[in-house]
Amino acid sequence: MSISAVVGAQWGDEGKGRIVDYLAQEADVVVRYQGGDNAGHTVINDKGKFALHIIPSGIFNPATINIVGAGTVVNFDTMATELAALEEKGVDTTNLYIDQRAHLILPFHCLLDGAEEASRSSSWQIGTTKRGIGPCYSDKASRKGIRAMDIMDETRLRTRLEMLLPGKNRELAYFGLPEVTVDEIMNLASAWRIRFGHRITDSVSILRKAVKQDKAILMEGQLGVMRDLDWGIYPYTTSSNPTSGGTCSGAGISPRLIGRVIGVVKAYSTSVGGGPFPTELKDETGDKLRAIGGEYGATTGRPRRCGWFDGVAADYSSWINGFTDIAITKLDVLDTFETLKICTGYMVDGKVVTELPETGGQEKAEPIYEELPGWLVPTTGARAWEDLPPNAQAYIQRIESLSGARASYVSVGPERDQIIVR
Ligand code: 2SA
Ligand code: MG
Repeated sequence: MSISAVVGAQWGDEGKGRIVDYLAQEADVVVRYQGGDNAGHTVINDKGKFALHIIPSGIFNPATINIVGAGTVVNFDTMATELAALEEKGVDTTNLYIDQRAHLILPFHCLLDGAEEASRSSSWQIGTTKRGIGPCYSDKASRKGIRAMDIMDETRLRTRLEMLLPGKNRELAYFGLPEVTVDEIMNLASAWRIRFGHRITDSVSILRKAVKQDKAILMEGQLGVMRDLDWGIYPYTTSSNPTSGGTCSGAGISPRLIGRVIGVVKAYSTSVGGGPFPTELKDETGDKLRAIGGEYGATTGRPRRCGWFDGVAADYSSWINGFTDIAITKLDVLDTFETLKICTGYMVDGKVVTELPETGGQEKAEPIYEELPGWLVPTTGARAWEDLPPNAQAYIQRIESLSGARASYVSVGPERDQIIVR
């Protein structure tokens, strides 16, 4: 089967963009199936360094068709900025399409996202990116949303806006924010129609054809299982399903067609935003991981919370996603650590647990660690398993056993070729 799903195995920022960029060299189609421009997929290749937010990481291969799928939420203004940055560096963006069913993030969604977040007491803050993700998916779920196809038909769009905006204006007024008019959005939409109309399409026919011709198709998830709306640390989640199941609903493909589920696993843990994070290190070791790993939000620039590898979370992630393989990233960040710790269980209410508890349980969890010796030599030049020091091999094998899948890829640096393929 020719479809591979590349999904985040932790809290997001595992390096999915880096892995998709690598795999897309051989891919015919790449689909982003959920989320919006909250994502920050860092890609470094011969064209330069990029932080992709909504555009699929297959964009660097001119032969790859890139689809922003039906399950996504799209802000055409930020997409325009992202496209311009790519085109400026000589990237051919001809093959980018947006499914007609994708929902549109409108300016007031971003305002409401910020206002709702500000209205939450500090311990309940989600730490959203304020990109309008939650408010846009809320409109989708309550069947009031505006879809990409709506901007192609002015009469339909006006009617849909007349249905949507009165309620939105009540919400905006509640937060003391300026009201929005139908004409404002109509004007915005006509600019978007000119800029993006030719890219709005029905992705079903593209994918059907690709599957029939046995093309190589990659599904690119954003964030990770811990931010999944259903399976993550609710309410500190995003508003969509980054897990492998989300691929089917978001891209419109059958589960029977997915041959590989590649879980992208960072060699340690990071989380950006609120919610429990049991292995967090609020000390010098955490600061060292952040400094060496460059752990700052690729969308907001916020410092990411850093901690040791969490095997309880990895085991849960493997179950929820069904990993056939894992891709371990940022192994090289650990090169200078004398001792490494891996969490293999939690202490919750005086009991040892090895199955991930729900959000409340995670808030109380105290990690139980196993210590492994570091390797204290650079791994950045390793290109084969044999090039890795034995302690690094042992560390990877421990991650594999906790994640229940083989590491088919081990990344030892941000450049495209800094990868071991097994
Ligand atoms: P949202 O904006 O409604 O989706 O936020 C909800 C939660 O999801 C988290 N979230 C993220 N976690 C990791 N990476 C993300 N992308 C950027 C990056 C984040 C950034 O790649 O670094 O730049 O800050 C991302 N986007 C959303 C978020 O922190 C909330 O907890
Ligand atoms: Mg990211």
